[in-house]
Order: sequence, then C-alpha cells, then structure tokens
Amino acid sequence: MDDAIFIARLDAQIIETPSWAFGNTGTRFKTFAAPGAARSVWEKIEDAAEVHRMTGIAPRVALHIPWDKVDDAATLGRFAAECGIAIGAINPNLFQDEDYRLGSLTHPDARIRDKALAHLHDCVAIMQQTGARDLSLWFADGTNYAGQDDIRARRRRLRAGLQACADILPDDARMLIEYKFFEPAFYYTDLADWGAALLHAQALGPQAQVLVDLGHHAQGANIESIVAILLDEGKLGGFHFNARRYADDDLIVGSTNPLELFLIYAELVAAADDPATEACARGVSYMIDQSFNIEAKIEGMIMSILNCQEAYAKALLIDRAGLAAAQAEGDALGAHRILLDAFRTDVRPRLAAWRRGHNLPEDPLRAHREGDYLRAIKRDRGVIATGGGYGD
Ligand code: LRH
Ligand code: MN
Ligand code: MN
Repeated sequence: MDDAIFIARLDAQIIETPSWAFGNTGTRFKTFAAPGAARSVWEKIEDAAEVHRMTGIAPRVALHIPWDKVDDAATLGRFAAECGIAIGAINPNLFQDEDYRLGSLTHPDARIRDKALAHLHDCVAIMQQTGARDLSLWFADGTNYAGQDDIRARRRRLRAGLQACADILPDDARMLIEYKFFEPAFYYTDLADWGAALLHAQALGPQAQVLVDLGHHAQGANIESIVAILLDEGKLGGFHFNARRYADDDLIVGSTNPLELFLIYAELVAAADDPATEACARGVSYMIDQSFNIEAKIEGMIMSILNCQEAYAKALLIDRAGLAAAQAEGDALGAHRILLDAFRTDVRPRLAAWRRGHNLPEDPLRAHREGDYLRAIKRDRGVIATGGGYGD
C-alpha cells in the first residue's frame, strides 16, 4: 500500500477508551487497589486524556451511567474538551439495581420496565448535553431456569422498550445493541447472540445497529465472519474490544488472540474499500471494554490501543489484488498465505515513524511510565480502599 494512503488510514483510526477501566475494578474474588487509580469521573477523563496524549488515537472516552456520577453533563463535556478529548458512547446501566432481579426492559412488571426506560431517557439527555453520538446498550436480562418466564413474551417486551428508546433518540444519534451469550443469566439470555441483536436492529430502523464485544462469544466462535455479515447488512455499529481465553475475561486487546484481532480488522479494511459496505464500515465505533484487576490501568489501556493499531496496520498491508486473484483461482493456501504474510509483517518501525511524524512519543508505554503524569497521580491520589470480593 502506498505510504501516503497507509498514513491517512492510520490517521483516521480512532479508538474510544472506557471510563470504567481507569478506576479500581476486579473480579468477584478480589479488587486490588492500584496506586493512583481514578476516584471520580473527572479523574477518569484525565486518565483517558493521558492515553490520548501518548497514543494520538484515543480522543474519546465512553461513560457508564451511573457508575460515572454525572450531575452536570454539559460541564463534564467542557471539562473533557479542556483535557483534549471528547465524551464518547453513553452506556446506561440496567443491571445493578435491586429492581432488575428479573430483568429491565424484559421485566414482567410494567413498573420496572418503565423505570428502565426512564433511565434510558436520562442517558439520552446526557448524550445531548455532551454531544455523544452513541447510546451503547447491554442488557443483563435473562432467566436462570427453564420455565422461569415466557421467552416470546420477554422478547416482545424487549422490542417494545427498544422501540420506545429509538423514539426518543436524537436524529443524528445511534443505538448500539450489544449481545452476550450468557452471564449473569445462565439458562436463557434475551440478547444472547448477533442474530437476536440484528433482528431487533433491523426492526428498529437505520439508527439501530449491533455492537460486537469480542468477549461475548462461545469458545471457537468465528467472530470475523460475524463482523463480515453485519457489515454486509449495514448493521455493524461498533466494537467492544478486549481479549478472552475462557469467558468474558476483559483482558488487554490482542493479548490472547492477535490473529483473530487481525482477521477482524482485515474484514473491516476490506469492507471500507467496497462501495456496498463502505458507509457502514466507516461509521463503526471502535471502543475498548476492559476492566483491569492486576494491571496498571493507564498502561494497560495504552497497550490495548497500540495492539489495535498494530493489527489495523497489518490489515492495511494485505495484498488485496493478490488475494482476489488467489480466491478466484480457488487457490486456498495461496490466499491463506497472503493473509499470513501481512499478519507476520513487523509494522512496529512504520508505526514508530507514524508517531514521529505526529510529534507523539515513539514508545508510548515508556513515555507514560517515565512521565510526569503517572508520578503526579500516584502522589496526589494515593491508594483507595477496595472491596474484597465474595463475602463483602
Ligand atoms: C457486559 C459488558 C457491557 C457492560 C460492560 C461493563 O459484560 O461487556 O458492555 O456495559 O461489560
Ligand atoms: Mn461490552
Ligand atoms: Mn463484557
């Protein structure tokens, strides 16, 4: 690929960080306190801005409401701008309230469904005041036992709630419907897979699209093919990037599955060059969804961002003409080798050059580790007490 195009494509790649990665989080067994971890939404925004200063490609931070206490959204939006970033997707939390024991929008009781809808209303208001474009929807709704509830009735309640949400969405906004194959429900999940999410998104119209969280699939699922299908339907709205080995592990992106990450980017790059899918591909929101336990938070996030950029850069280098020719000839291994050639290319020198060209630190991880920001937050924020986990 021509160097100028390669650089222009890298310039256009923007990845959003999640506010919830910067505070102390853990597993249900233990939350370890990290020195300097963010204590408020303001500090989370400052940390996200540090990730952007180091990498140059993370200019937005997603919020999770009410994990992030947002009393004055407009002021928060201005604060983010002063820090050099913008507010990204707004994630309503419809899973941590006593009332949601049997579901939120799917709950058998209309009063609880209305409560969930009222929260969606509040989140849309935050979008309007912060200029956020995406409402990112994940529902923990499901059942634990066969017969616990009527599956079709739940599905209809969910559709009605999603439709009510679509009705209040600003014209230029999108609702991204995320799926997850299990957890916290263990028998039936109302949005368990991309098919369930896609059917709702298709019924709701152009503002509704599907969000793919890499950690939300069964072992061995071919995520890149799901990505290709959603792109082809014009319904891929965004990603929650992370890595998994077992379930929803939320590990550093590309740490367990670099080939898979590359193949996902390969689909995105191909779709962006195809007039039939270009618009959808270029509208995709790239977001990270991680919650660290033992890792240093900002450092871990920088690593995730860099791993995404590396996978993307490799995907840009795929010999598309050669691949198309090999595919047309039915040369299975020839085509496969073309993909692997790109995957095996060491793009680090080119990415270092790209950073030099943008006055960014050539080694963002090192610059952060040795920089003033980390020293200052460790000194000023200290270590805050965390929950133990089970039994607390
Ligand atoms: C659920 C999920 C969803 C939540 C986030 C914290 O597992 O992926 O996106 O909002 O984690
Ligand atoms: Mn997610
Ligand atoms: Mn998840």
